[in-house]
Amino acid sequence: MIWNETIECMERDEMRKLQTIRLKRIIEYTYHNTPFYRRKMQEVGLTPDDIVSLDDIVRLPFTVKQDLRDNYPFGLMAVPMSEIVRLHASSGTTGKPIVVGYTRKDLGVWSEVVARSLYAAGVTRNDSVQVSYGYGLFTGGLGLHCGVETIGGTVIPMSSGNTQKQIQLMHDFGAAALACTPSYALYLGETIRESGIPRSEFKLKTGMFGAEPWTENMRREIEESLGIKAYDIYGLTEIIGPGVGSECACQHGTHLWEDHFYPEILDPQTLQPVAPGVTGELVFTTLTKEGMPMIRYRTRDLTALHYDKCPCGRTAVRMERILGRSDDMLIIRGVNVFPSQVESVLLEMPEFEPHYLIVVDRVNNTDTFQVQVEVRPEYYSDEINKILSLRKKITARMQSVTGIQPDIKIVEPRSLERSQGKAKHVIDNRKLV
Ligand code: DLL
Repeated sequence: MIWNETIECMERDEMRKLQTIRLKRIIEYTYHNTPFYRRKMQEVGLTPDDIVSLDDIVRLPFTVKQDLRDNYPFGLMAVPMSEIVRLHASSGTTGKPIVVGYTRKDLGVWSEVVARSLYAAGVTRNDSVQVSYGYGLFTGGLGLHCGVETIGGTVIPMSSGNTQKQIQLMHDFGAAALACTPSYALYLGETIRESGIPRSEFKLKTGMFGAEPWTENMRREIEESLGIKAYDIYGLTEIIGPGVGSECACQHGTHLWEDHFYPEILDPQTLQPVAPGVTGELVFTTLTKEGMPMIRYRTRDLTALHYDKCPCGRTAVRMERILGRSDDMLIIRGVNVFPSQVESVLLEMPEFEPHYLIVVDRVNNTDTFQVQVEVRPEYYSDEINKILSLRKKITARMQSVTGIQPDIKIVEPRSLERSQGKAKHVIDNRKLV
């Protein structure tokens, strides 16, 4: 099933022509509407007239997460705020989130690409879709929501959490599709099994899982435990949210919706383009976004692209699974967490040393997030109440900065290993196999 056949199956030459027209237009647009991009182009001596073909894209400067932080909250908007109809946000590398704004047209594009993604996973207007991604500043919930409405399906806007109710309503409402993180899908599968409700009483047939890395083994487990086909859906806040790309029935790569998001793969060291099929860092240029266009945004996701036609009929480029990241971002219960966020909390609290160890694991298909911190000797106490109140204070602060509740383990002064060279701040025991 193909939502937009003209685009999704467009011959490569035609697609490149369309991308070229749109690239030239977006460079002209950002040059005139975003002082940040104009300044960056001027710094390297470029004007929009210098960009005549797709290959010229490599002459343009990159945009990185720090640029969004430096321009917090609205400095990268290319339109007056009166044109922005929605804001979303995701974790920055320290306290402040990164913020993105959408015009009404941007929301239309987003709904269209999510509609393509849902269709590729076999969801139709006759289906109800349980959206169990978080609703709110996170793009997962509302992103999937609008896509379902666009194809005319029935949205069940559950948001995340409250697992017993999720299962009850999935059963009672006869949800045909589920959208959530792959680890939550595993947890739901397990809880259904324990609930004793026969699986035959569920109508679930398909699911769209993403927002965190997962593997072929996890796919098999999800498919088996929920009795469905499990599809990968990819995206990031800075580019639009979920629906930058999605898998089709062939399940051998994520089709990127490249008429809106132009992808490049670069060697993470040299930042030079690599050949198709070679792994490197994924970089996107938004070709149609009005509110907050991104020019050569470095995603830090490592993957490879394949340009041969897919047996499903789509010509849209296929992306391999995300193999890892070229920075230290962790995704814990679907939330992006940077070690630097933990560090920033410690630096602002005089009671603690700036030494820490993050231990991440997966227990019963749910990520655990422990942060070991050291109390300064002058604040250390044998009184349990004093330590408990310190723990409460740092837990609250850490939760507000990272977006998820850490399990804080206060350790004695000078008990965390001091680094001899590069500090090791993270132990990730999750085995994604
Ligand atoms: O996670 C958007 C999203 C919501 C995608 C729901 C899919 C479904 P961010 O919070 O900005 O946005 O996180 C983006 O998550 O750069 C990847 O590192 C990772 N990621 C997203 N989808 C996948 C996936 C949303 N399918 C970051 N596989 C990205 C692996 C993924 N990693």
